[in-house]
Amino acid sequence: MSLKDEKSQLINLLGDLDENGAMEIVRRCIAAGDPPMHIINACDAGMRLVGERYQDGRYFISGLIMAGEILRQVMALVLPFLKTEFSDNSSGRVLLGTVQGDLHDIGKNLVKILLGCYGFSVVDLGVDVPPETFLKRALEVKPHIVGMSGLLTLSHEAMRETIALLKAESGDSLPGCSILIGGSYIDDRVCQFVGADYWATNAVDGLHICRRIVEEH
Ligand code: B12
Repeated sequence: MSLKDEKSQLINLLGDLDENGAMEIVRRCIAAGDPPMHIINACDAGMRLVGERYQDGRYFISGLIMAGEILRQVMALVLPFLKTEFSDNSSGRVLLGTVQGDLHDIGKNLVKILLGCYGFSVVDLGVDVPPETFLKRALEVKPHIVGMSGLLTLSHEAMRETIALLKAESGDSLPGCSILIGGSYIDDRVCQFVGADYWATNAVDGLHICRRIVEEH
């Protein structure tokens, strides 16, 4: 079977919440030396399918939980290979968290892993992070980049409040600190609405943006 067939099979198996089938394909892809990011991208697409099926009523919340669990297992398999694939010495400090009211962390964790693989030091604040915590930790960590994750449409308001607080209260304490937002339902319009500097809808784009920010710093 060609690599392309395996990818589309993986997308569909994840969409169908077929844990055993999905894990089997992932193992095959790894054994064939398939780049981990290709596997992760296919998983991303599979999760989108799950989201669509939840939205049109074919899946319930249990489907979302199941999908999250399958992805966690896939990541555990893929992670060691990601680490050996990427390693260089670029560095920068990133403060990362999922904004208040939002509990999604799979994508954020992926961003954290990828940035770590590229030599960034990442402080992860976890999920449902209040604006005040972002501010307090930003003043301590003095990051080059504050990365905010949000998968819910509701999260945009939390991002806006957090960024407003960071800008109002940090004074001159965070010179040159850029704000990067990421997640689904993020685009230029949302970026402007929340007052962020950059946006990304996948971890690889986020990594490229972070590298550019630090290079230009
Ligand atoms: C798994 C899942 C869950 C799991 C989360 C488990 C976990 N630990 O994260 C659980 C079951 C907890 C959950 C709960 C809910 N969920 Co949910 N969930 C999903 C699902 C199916 C997959 C998300 C995921 O992990 N994708 C895989 C990862 C790899 O992709 P990702 O998260 O998008 O991350 C990538 C990018 O966005 C980006 N990125 C993410 N963060 C950042 C940050 C930075 C800085 C950068 C640079 C990039 C970046 O890079 C990542 C990697 O490429 C999505 C559907 C979807 N496709 O998004 C719905 C979805 C996000 N959920 C949704 C909903 C409605 C809910 C609930 C409200 C359901 C309910 N009625 O309770 C609750 C909300 C709970 C809360 N307060 O947060 C909706 C949101 C709709 C909306 N417009 O707001 C979605 C879109 C499903 C849908 N289509 O309706 N969910």
